[in-house]
Amino acid sequence: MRMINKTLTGVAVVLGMTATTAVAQEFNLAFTPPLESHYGDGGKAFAETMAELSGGAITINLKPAGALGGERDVIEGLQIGTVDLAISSTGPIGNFVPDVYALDFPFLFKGYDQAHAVLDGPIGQGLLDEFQAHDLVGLAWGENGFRNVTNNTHPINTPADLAGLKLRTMENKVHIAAFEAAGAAPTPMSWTEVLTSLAQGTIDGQENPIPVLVANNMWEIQKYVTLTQHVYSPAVVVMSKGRWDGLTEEQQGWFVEAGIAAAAGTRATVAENEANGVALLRENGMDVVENVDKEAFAAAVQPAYEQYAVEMGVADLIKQIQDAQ
Ligand code: EAX
Repeated sequence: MRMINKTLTGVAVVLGMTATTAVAQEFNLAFTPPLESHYGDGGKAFAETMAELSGGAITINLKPAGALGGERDVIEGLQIGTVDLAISSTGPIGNFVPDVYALDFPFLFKGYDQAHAVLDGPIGQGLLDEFQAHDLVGLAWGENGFRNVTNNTHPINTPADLAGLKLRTMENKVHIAAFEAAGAAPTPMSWTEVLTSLAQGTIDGQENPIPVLVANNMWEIQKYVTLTQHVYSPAVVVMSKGRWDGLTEEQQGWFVEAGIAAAAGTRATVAENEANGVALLRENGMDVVENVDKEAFAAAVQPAYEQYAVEMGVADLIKQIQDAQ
């Protein structure tokens, strides 16, 4: 009799586990650009990959256009478990995972290929691993792109043209210091406030990659863009540690694989936007300054390194990134 009980118990446990694995689950995935954007394409790739891997048992609900708040709010939401997943630029993330600040120093990455090689190698994986100590799980490195300056006042041809411009920056101390050193008047704010502030004229300009300009029809509220490419902006695919810990090992593997697919999705759209975006900005009336003296801009923002590389403890990491290119 005892043997039959043991067998029945065993069967019940297996059925129970199977049932747990197959129980339908839903996760939200937040990002600040519109659905039709590089982050939206990443989110769609995540959802499609997860549907396939889980046999439809896990549904990813995309929350575009800042539906769950600005990137800083979303990262805080991931930490407390009100947000499950996000695709976020690294701008505000250094406030939560300090070493990530190293990625946002101006003119650090020489180009897209170099950025991908660093982020897809041991340096990038090492940074992703650090997220777990902060109630976050870094799944993969996606991409926002090289950032450019837009404004409504005048064309920016030299760093001196930045003087006095009220430029919105992300909530990132290095970016604020960089634009202060260059003579601008940086104003940190969440992306969710930027379009309204530009339209109302409370700020003169902002800085973002071409994919963000294209996705938000930036030509409707900004006249001038200068292709400074002053910062390479990664976009991390990140998960709430609390939600991650509730997954089976197999399911965790699915989230990593879906994160990698999302990262690839963002990069593919960034490449497309970089190839076609400048023509689109011009077709829609923007005055585009393409031939930029990057050395002059790099020199103008150099004080940000002196001010923060050592203070933030990322001087060695920055040197590793420079040596790896
Ligand atoms: O992540 O806040 C920003 O300027 C970001 O580049 C944007 O939200 C896309």
